[in-house]
Amino acid sequence: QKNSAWWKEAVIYQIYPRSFKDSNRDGIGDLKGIISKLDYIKRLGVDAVWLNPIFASPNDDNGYDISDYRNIMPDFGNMADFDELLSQMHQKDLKLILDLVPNHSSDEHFWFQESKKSRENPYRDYYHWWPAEKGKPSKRFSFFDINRDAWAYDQNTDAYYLHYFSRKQPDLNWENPKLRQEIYNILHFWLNKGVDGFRMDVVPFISKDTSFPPIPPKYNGNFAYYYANGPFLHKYLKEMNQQVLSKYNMVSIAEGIGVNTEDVHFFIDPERKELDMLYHFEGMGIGFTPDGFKEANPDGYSLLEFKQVYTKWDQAFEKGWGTIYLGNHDQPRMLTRWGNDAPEYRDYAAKMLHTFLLTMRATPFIYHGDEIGMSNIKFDDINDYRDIESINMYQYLLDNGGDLPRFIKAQKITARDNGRTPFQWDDSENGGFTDGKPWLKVNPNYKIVNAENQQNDPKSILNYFRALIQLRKKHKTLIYGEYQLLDAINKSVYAYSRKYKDETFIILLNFTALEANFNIDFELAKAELILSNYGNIIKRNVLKPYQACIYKLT
Ligand code: ISL
Ligand code: CA
Repeated sequence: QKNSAWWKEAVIYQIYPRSFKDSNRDGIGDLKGIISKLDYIKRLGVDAVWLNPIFASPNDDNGYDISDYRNIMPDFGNMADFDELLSQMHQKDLKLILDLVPNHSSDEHFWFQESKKSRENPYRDYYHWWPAEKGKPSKRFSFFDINRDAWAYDQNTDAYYLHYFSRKQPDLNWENPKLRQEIYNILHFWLNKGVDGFRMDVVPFISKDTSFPPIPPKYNGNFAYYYANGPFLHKYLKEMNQQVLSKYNMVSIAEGIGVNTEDVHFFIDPERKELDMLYHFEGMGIGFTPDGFKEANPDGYSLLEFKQVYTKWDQAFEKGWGTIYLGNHDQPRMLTRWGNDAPEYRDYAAKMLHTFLLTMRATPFIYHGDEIGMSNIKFDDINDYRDIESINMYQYLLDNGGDLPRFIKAQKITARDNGRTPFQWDDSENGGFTDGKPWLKVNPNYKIVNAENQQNDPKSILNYFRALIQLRKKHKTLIYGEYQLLDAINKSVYAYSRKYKDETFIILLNFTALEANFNIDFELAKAELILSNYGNIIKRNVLKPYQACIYKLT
């Protein structure tokens, strides 16, 4: 049994504010829109909401390029709206987690505007500059830059600046203690307002070897792993914990890009006093082709690999506490990616995936819209995309004679905008998201897939999801109980037990569209069926397509 904490027992609901609910017809979701839906959120049974960045931003990367960390993006509202949101959430006993972007700011931030003015500017060392007379700096790869070069040349001071993401997202220089204090003060500002935690964007990347040597061969070109191993990373996390985080009742969650199972304990082992939780990326790469094209294997993914990854991570989180998610604003919809969005399977598959998320030993992060089974929009036309990643990649392929039809096809499965289409509230125009023109097209399946349809249907995905949350809350074994993989070699069924003292649950999940057998050493005839997405239809040792069952041994 682990030491308890609210965030270990919580279910966290992620909202992409731009896409949740528009209150003023400009086609962009906003804080007032979220306020108008708090009853809906509360009724889900979730405990906390994580909001993607809501701060002032020119939106080169939808708010991950912040120009003022202490103000609200005008598209989303103002500080009064924020205070209202926080106060109403707290009245409803909902916690609020904000998104800190500590690795980079917008190039339109005052700091960068100053920094680029001259080499002597007091803000010069808030960023990483490389004087051109030293020659071109050693290659760094950019996630979003068309030419994949993370060094941008700036004529004004004849120097290059570093940007791991877009050119409009210069990396902040954490080696500068002044910059670190700035970030800590930003944290104090929001924590003093009463927010309950922070998700920290690409936080493993903050520390850099400022001599910028060539990336050592042991990283084998895997630059994310190199970026995540900066020399003073853990020193800074400890400092931040000591100076800020430890002073509040709050939760800190690392976006764990580039972190593997061997290193995760450095971040979350409570004895080290750094961060509380981390979410890993290993699950997200499963079933992608290896050539970096961001393309899913046409034959699907290997459930064996999927099971190995989540089993390995259950162990890796041992010195601390885990997280689990199958989708977010950087990923396609979980139903399309890991389940099946065909009309005949949609309901079963969505419920099966939720059964997985809510019965693992880890804090579940549920991405808004997944609770009603939203799926990929699968755009045919590059002009429908809004995401810098897709647009820049397309441009790069266009300029270099790349395979554009292959790219458009691959994006239907993998593009981030698939997970960013507006929330589908009802079957009115634009799914009830806006009375204006939505910033990104609404998935046309909103006529069928929407929250209103599901609210009062006891068999809906939404109500199954709510029942799962209640079940998790009722049985602490589903939260803290030991996890054990069963029938490991089964290619269709993910089976595991959750055990605490004399209480044992058996979870059976068919990840395929075919009936599947399983083989476990427990006598299910004597067990109680607690929940299944097929009602009480149970066949001995066979699961229907995408069937999920939770048994309790008696
Ligand atoms: O989305 C990705 C690739 O499709 C990831 O590699 C992503 O860039 C990485 O997970 C970092 O993500 C975070 O920081 C980015 C931002 O674009 C993402 O939305 C955010 O979650 C830069 O701030
Ligand atoms: Ca709006």
